[in-house]
Amino acid sequence: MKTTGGTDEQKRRAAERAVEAVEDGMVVGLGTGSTTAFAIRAIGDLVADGLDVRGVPTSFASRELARECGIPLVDLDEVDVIDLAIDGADQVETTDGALVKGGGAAHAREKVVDAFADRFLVVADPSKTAETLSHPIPVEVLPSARSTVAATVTDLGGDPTLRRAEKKDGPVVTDNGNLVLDCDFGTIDDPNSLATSLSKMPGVVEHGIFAGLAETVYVGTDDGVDSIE
Ligand code: ABF
Repeated sequence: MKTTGGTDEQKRRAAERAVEAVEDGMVVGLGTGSTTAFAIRAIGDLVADGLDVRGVPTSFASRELARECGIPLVDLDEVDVIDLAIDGADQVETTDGALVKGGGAAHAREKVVDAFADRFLVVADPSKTAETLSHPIPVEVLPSARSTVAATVTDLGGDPTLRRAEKKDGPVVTDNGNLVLDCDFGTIDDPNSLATSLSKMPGVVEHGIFAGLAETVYVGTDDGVDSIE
């Protein structure tokens, strides 16, 4: 699974703090990435201890890990409520917790689960925090709309790059069968406005700006956990 600048210890601290919110009987959204993986393992430990929890995975990778950890799974369309979602991020704005997500190409399903959840907790490490977002925005596009979306992103002032698979020839294909354009907009002063513009583009399935969704971002540090509300 993809790793980033933080240490495993920082990630584990953030993840275990978020898992403190998991209660008996809950349906929990299981995010994607190396930080959330620590949360999934901790939830697995709770299940092994007898807690009744059902997980809604956000990706093939989180489904596989949750299975390994013995967490009973349920599909998104089988639940009426998600009590809590725990998920990672690629960048976190320290002022109001706006996020860039999608480094794992799972942001379309992540956004559905995270936005539907009653509570959405983010787990991160200090390498992810920034006063202003500047991380390229992952944009999942229909394969046939790759060029038209790229042209519109360029008109909007962005620099789109088709994401390529690291270990094999060809592009990254999402769990939904689509492509990802990583769109560099430089410093993003108004994430809400950019989010609206991206959402309006025909052919865009979902973009990686998650603004106004997170209840709390837990940032694991070398000696504790900081919170961004
Ligand atoms: C997913 O995994 C993403 O939306 C985000 O891109 C990434 C974070 O991974 P990690 O915790 O490994 O940095 O949550």
